[in-house]
Amino acid sequence: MPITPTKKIWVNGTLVDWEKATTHVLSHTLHYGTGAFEGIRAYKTSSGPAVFRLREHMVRLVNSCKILMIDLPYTVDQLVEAAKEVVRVNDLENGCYLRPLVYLGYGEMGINPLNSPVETIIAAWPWGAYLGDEGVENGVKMKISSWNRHHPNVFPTASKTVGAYVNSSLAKVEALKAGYDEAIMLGTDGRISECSGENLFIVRDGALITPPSSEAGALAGITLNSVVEIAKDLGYEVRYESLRRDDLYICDEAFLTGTAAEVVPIGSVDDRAIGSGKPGPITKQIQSTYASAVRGEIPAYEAWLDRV
Ligand code: PPE
Repeated sequence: MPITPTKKIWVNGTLVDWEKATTHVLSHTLHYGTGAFEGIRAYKTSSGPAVFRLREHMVRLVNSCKILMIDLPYTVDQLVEAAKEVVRVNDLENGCYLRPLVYLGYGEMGINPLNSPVETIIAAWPWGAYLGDEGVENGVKMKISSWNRHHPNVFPTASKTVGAYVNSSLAKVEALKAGYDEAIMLGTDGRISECSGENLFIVRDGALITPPSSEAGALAGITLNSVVEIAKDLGYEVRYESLRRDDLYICDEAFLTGTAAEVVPIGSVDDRAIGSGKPGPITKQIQSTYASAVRGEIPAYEAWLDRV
């Protein structure tokens, strides 16, 4: 998806002009992929822009770095403040997507990452519907990927690692080239893991079911966690259970969750319509409640918002 440039990017503690925020071609992460990132959204609310679950995203970034043994020189509090500053200086009062990235810069070559300089950036820009407006409205076409999700002893799946996304890219391209919108990835044990950039829920007999993230080798999604809270508050049963591909084929409803994607109904999986093929009532209710919560329209979820 194209990016609309904004004015400033936060680079190692200072605000740098968008076009000047560049890096050397021999930066370590470009060659070996050791780095970590986050995706965060800010929304327009009636009392100014607010970042959704900002602290939780920055905690995950710090944890990703810990797993990768990257010595991040900022605290969660400092990263939270920096993110809010980026929204403010770029006049993003209508909301935006924020991309914090910690990468290893120029200094050394060779696989050992420990002696390379740690570089931290936070960029932000306005970003529309990640899987398209049509998908948000009518559901997306999913394909089970021929690419498996990482085994936890191949990539630490709790870390949002730069290099690990090659796996997501392979699955995404395969799905797009075959005429689908997005890929569902199975773990090496054949169970459902997650999508190239989202987690997944099914609805069966009125209950919501999602794979347990650590067992499924999926990212512990913050949107997933928000949806679990919302669904429980709406009175639905929510269960963390392993799923197989045939559980998807015969479920009543299914949807994806992610910061960029938000809540998106699944219309079909491997050309089998989910339910009627149209977004189901529980999916629609969760989708619209989430959309209101992130915009500060539901007082019960106010604690999830960080006013800029
Ligand atoms: N799984 C993966 C693999 C993933 O990348 C994401 C977020 C999620 C699940 C959902 O996590 P959360 O955002 O905490 O609910 N994917 C980010 C990157 C998308 C991109 O194209 O870049 C995102 O949604 O920001």
